[in-house]
Amino acid sequence: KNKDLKIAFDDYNTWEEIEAYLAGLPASDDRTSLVSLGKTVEGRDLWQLKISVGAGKKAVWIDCGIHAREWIGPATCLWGIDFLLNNYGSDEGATALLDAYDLYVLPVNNPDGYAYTWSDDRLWRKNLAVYPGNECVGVDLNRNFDDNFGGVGTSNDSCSLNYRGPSPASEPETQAVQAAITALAPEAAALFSIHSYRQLWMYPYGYTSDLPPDADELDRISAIGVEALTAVHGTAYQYGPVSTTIYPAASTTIDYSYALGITYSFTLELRDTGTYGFLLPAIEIVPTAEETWAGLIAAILAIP
Ligand code: ING
Ligand code: ZN
Repeated sequence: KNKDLKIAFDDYNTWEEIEAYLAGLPASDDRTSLVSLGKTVEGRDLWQLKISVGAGKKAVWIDCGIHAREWIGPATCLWGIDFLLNNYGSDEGATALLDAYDLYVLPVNNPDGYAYTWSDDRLWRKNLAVYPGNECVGVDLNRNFDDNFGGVGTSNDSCSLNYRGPSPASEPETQAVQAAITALAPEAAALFSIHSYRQLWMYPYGYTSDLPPDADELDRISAIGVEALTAVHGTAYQYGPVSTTIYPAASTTIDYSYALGITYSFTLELRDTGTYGFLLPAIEIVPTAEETWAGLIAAILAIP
């Protein structure tokens, strides 16, 4: 791979490479537009790419990389952008998806943390917030949302991987994402928040083991997504509510979006089941992205 800020869809990319790729897209492809949802603690932009082939469509939100070390997430978001742009009009799924929906893709929800996993600590998870009086650096952004803040699966210990931060939406990354989700909610048909690893397809709630009002419907759509995903390379997935499928966790992206009225709110844990874990080899990027996008497209197209 050459090192002059060149994106590679079959390899992991630095933050600078990702940013350069996204920045260059709108000039070369008029179906795309790029906005910064806001700035991170260290001043990086939260770039969100909109893909739209025509006006008046409902929206689908996809975020990747809220946790820094989960590199397969950003790689899968970027592969999907490239896939949709190159295959709209030829691939049946890509065409049907973009004919029905505008896509809003946030490939790296935590760019400070992501950059830090390249420069300093490959297994960093949180953002890079520094609070006077805190022993450790970083807030778990997926415990910082303004929904049941302080609930199960969150910690008030700054050194915990699940440190929730000092207050609801204390982090600039959370504030920017909450504002963008809120603004999009009236037109949003679905939201997907992409993590790794464990091969799980999940829906709310994380904050309680009580089932959400739409559990049956979310279970139905999850089954469709998983079936399409598994059909590509045989990868086995489990599905169900967050709290009972992985573990209880409050103040997360999808409990927030579900509470705002985005019924079809899902979170995926991509490959693998632990052989490599967060250190998923680059050779698995393309197959992971292929199966994930097959699942996403099937699920989205099954939404009534
Ligand atoms: N897993 C997620 C986490 O934040 C999750 C699981 C996702 C919980 C969405 C609640 C809501 O802990 C990883 N691997 O980060
Ligand atoms: Zn995660």
